[in-house]
Amino acid sequence: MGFSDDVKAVAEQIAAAPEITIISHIDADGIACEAILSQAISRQGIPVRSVFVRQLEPLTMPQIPSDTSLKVFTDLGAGQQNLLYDRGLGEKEVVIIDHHVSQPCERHYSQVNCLPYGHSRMSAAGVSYFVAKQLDPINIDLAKLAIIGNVGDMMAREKCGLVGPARDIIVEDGLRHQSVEVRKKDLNCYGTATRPLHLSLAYNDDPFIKGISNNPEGARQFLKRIGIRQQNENGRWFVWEEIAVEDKRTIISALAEQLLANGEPVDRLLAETYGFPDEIPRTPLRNAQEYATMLNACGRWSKPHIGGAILRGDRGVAYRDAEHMLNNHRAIIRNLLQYIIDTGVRELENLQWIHVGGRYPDTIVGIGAGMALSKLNSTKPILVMCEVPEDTNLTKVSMRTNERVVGRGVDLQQALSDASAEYGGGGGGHKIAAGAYIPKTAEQEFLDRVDRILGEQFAAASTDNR
Ligand SMILES: [Mn+2]
Repeated sequence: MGFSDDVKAVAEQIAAAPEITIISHIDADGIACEAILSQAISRQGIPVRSVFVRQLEPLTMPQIPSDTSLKVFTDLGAGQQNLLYDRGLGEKEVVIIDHHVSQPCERHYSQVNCLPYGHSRMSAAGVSYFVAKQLDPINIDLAKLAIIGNVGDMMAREKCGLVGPARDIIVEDGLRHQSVEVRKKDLNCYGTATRPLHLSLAYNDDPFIKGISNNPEGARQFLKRIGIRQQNENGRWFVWEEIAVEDKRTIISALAEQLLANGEPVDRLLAETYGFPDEIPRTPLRNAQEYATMLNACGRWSKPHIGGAILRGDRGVAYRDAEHMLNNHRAIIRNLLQYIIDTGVRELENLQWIHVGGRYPDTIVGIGAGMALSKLNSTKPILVMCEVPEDTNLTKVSMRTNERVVGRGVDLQQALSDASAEYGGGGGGHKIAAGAYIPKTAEQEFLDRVDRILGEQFAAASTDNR
């Protein structure tokens, strides 16, 4: 049995179902999964409804309807199979479409998961797309959605572009369908459709460029110095995607020079990026990264259905609502970022941490942590704790690091799940970003434990490299 056999088996089970409930995650990847599969399933003439959950856990299980529909779990489920078992769900009632580590379970639920086949850089939206395409090849219009989900889950980050089946099949399908444009050697930079050039450069810290990263005024002066026109006759700032190819080349080579002059590697300066030519210019819908941020904003503010509506093409009320959420999202994250910088983190041997209490919604704390990292000591992972509004006895822990630190042996998902095992676990995520829920009373002990585990991870990796 290979990945495509699993895809086939799951597609057959879906095609044979009289009605379906999709249970998906509220982030960009999960929202994309839902939009891909619910459209593919509707096109089969099968009635389908969807439920979004922040996380599959005992608290959210009641949201899963007790009816005879086939329950299709996307972007979650693999790691929570025992919860499905405890709920009494039978093997014929469940399908799991996921990319997270699978939990051993007595009951053998149908599952298609790219991880056991070594496709570690494909998200659940990618897997969902393969199932949709198996249901009907007409669904290649959904490749665009799968790319957004993959990019939203950071699958393009490490290698500066998508790789594996996500690149070779999904991106190629998008190109063939002409709804996706590949820019092979684009600037590795966020905000290319909506941010003024200098802000786009300043907010970028991968690679970190001295005098430009985290320095909007420095970036503006840099562009001026190399003769780039930054505003039109009305004073409106240009964005990266609308400037001339020659200007792009000038900027890229000047940035490369700057990096070389500082003795920094230039290998992360360029990336393959994915644009959507059929969307309106200068909107977040023009490229996969910004589109994914918009979906994440919808999810974080408990409106994943609005993100779903946008993926289905709604450019009316849903789009306006999403724009507001995106602005609000950015403002609060900026505020959180400033709070972390102003308050300062405390350092342990292998990590730095801060507790933000109940000041910010727990759903954005991880994002803020990731953004704060580049302004702090980026060689140590950051750990942020916050209160959980639904349960005053719990503390939510979010951790973030960068590729360089992962390259030195760190696995945050492993560290958090090991450290929280004693309290019933709850550690989920990836090597570079992970989260967990712990009892409020265990905060200090937990910090020490994570610090020790990270120390062991660093040590183990340096022994391996000897
Ligand atoms: Mn995912």
